[in-house]
Amino acid sequence: MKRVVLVALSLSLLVAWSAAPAAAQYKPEFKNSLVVGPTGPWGEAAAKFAELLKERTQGRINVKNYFAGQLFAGKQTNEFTLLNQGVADFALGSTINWSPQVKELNLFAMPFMYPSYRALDAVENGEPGQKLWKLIEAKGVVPLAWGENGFRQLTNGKRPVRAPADLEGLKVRVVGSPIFIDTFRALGANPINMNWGDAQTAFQQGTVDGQENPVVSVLIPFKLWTVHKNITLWNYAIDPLVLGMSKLTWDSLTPDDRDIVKKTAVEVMAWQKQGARAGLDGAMEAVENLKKNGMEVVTLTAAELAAFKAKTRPVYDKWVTEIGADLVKAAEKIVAGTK
Ligand code: X2X
Repeated sequence: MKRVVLVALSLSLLVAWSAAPAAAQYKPEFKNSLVVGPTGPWGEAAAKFAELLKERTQGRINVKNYFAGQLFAGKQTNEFTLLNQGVADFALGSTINWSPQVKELNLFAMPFMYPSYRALDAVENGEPGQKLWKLIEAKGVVPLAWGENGFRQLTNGKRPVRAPADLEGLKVRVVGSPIFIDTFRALGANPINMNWGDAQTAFQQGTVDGQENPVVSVLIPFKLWTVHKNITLWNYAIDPLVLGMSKLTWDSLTPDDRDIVKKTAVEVMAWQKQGARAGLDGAMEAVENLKKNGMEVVTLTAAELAAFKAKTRPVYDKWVTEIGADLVKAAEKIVAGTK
């Protein structure tokens, strides 16, 4: 009798041991991919995440940040594929870069759709956001938390832009994601698809005239005033970040460690989002910073903004179908409710 119990006990122990992933077997390094460098809220969040995770797991999860696109060798629209293949364990990535694989993420690149952070937050936290997370997860990536690159603003080295006519023929660097090509063509510009790493050289050499990126997360850390004197604040697209994890890596963690990863991601990305928005309301210190560095800041009247919006309306309509009418309608309803 005693022997039977012992055998049963050791068998059940064996089963439990083989079913649960063993922390001792974790790889020595978990790779995290980023397009940008360590400076600014985007990069700083990655450093904080790595540090906190190491501390909270007593060194079991050791994240190494691969900044400036080191993991995807220049092609930023490959980041999602690296994640779902497990080449990257984590990525702190922009929805723009992931949208070639998850085309519904173009929801955030719809021209002039989001009038405020409040509208954006409501979409992210509401049903559309949940649907997007399910779509991401179905493609092998576990989304842990939303973050933010920010509202994208236009800079260029040629002239102030306050009307679509000012964009005529301007060579504007955009990410290799088709909605951006469509938008800038509709505005009369000459959009050029280029990776962010290559874009730096192109700005310096003047082979492109302009680009579009958020003030706090990108323009300031990359000192865009050294290449472009003009900025138009037009909030034409919003760019959330997602801190995501390869499903393969996620599955290899113990439930307790998954919990730590998730909680740490949520905490760090809330901090990151605040950082990305800092200085962009009230006294607008971030914009003052651009002026101090010699940039000429164009803000638009409602009528001027409406002219850009009207020109890009056909792009908006085309992408309703690409993204899915139900998803866009659900987001539109939420946006309208936050006004
Ligand atoms: O490449 C860009 O413009 C950037 C840094 O904003 C993204 O990764 C989408």
